[in-house]
Amino acid sequence: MSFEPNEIKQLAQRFPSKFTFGSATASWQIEGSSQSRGSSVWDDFAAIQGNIKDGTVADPACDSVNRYKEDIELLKYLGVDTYRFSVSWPRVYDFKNDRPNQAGLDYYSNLIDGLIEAGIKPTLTMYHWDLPSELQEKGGWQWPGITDEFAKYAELLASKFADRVDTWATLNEPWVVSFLGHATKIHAPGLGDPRAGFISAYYQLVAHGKAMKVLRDHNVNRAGTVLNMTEILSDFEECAGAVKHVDNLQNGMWLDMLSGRGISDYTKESTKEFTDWSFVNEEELKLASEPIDFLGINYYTPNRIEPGEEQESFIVGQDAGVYPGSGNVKFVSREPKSLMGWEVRAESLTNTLRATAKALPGVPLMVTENGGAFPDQIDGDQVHDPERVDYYFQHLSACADAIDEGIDLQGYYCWSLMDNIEWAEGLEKRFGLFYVDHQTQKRTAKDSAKFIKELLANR
Ligand code: IFM
Repeated sequence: MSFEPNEIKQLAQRFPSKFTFGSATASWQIEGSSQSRGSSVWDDFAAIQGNIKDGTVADPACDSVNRYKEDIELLKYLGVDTYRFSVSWPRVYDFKNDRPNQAGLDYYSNLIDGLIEAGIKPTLTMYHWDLPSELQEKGGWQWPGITDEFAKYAELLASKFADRVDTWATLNEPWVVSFLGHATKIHAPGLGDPRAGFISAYYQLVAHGKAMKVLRDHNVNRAGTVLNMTEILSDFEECAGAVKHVDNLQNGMWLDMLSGRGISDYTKESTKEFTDWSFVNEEELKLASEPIDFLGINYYTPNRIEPGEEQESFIVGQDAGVYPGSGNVKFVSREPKSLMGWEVRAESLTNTLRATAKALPGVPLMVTENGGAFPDQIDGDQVHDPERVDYYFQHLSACADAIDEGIDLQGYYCWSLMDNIEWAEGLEKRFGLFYVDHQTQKRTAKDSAKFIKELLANR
């Protein structure tokens, strides 16, 4: 580790007293108990051999539906202020019988009550990728009717939880849904159609806007949405055009829609080989810019571009294919890297926060996910993960740097509370603060959990 114990205290004290610390998870990655809910696109995707590396399916995941009380104890151990979880849409609504699923609603209601009782504020993400299969059959995020379905879903959740949830996030990382799930076949629903990527981007943000209106009608405490954003780097002048294009697909295009700038001429021009954007309706597009109380940023790694052909080795989210139209460039990542192959570079987090604050003035920011898959060394009842500890130290310092610059950063969530299903990568890539034995479901605090606990205790 590259820091001294007293530096933990110094770091803790760089954050204002109102700054909220939390940890995050997502329904399909941790819940299990798929029999007590409807099917989602991720169940359908996982059922096809080869889609998920190690053949992992939704069950048992971390069995959190049955172990949520134990998971609240993990949060209490850390001393976090808030827990970001996502609701599984097919768990709370039974699309086969067209009615709410009371048992599913009760599960989240109990989780929320348990958190509040533990003094932990619930942060609820409405949609972290597990779209009900019945909605996918209608066209999913390419079907115009999806936006009203999402508004109905917001109404269902808000009517039950508006008074108890502290922070609402409508979407998680729509870029991933569009470009890993629609433009390519890396994630569910696995379409491999770049045009579908752009259509789904648009309808996700319109759905977000409609949901925001519903949440406002229910006077929720705080609501916004979550994008995965990063800095695009290149040492090569000839890559300037590709850097601009990738930056736009990753960051700019979404911020334009959220801020009311709509679909820019640059976006239209640079994507014209895939779409003419004729599905856009200006009235509807305005909904995407419903005012938000915060923007969540999920940050892990920068993207680095060089001239040349993509190589064989596959790194999730880091290849020209997931940025349609980026031309003859390859994505490279430098050491140090996480087990995902993602370059570790904390200053890119500060730079991303700065760039976002500039593009979306007046909107408070939160880092709604940050963390990494690193080797865990099991030693009796201890789990040593020095690289993850170091990652957290560096990235929290990068957040403090942003605050020092005057950027309105209000919170930070570690990804993830516990090892879980890393989507198409299966169970092998572990991001948790708590190690999960996938045979017994035993959770063990890693050194990174102890680090976060100590940091929070020193505030
Ligand atoms: O595990 C994912 C999470 O579901 C969304 N953000 C990125 C994480 C790591 O890949």
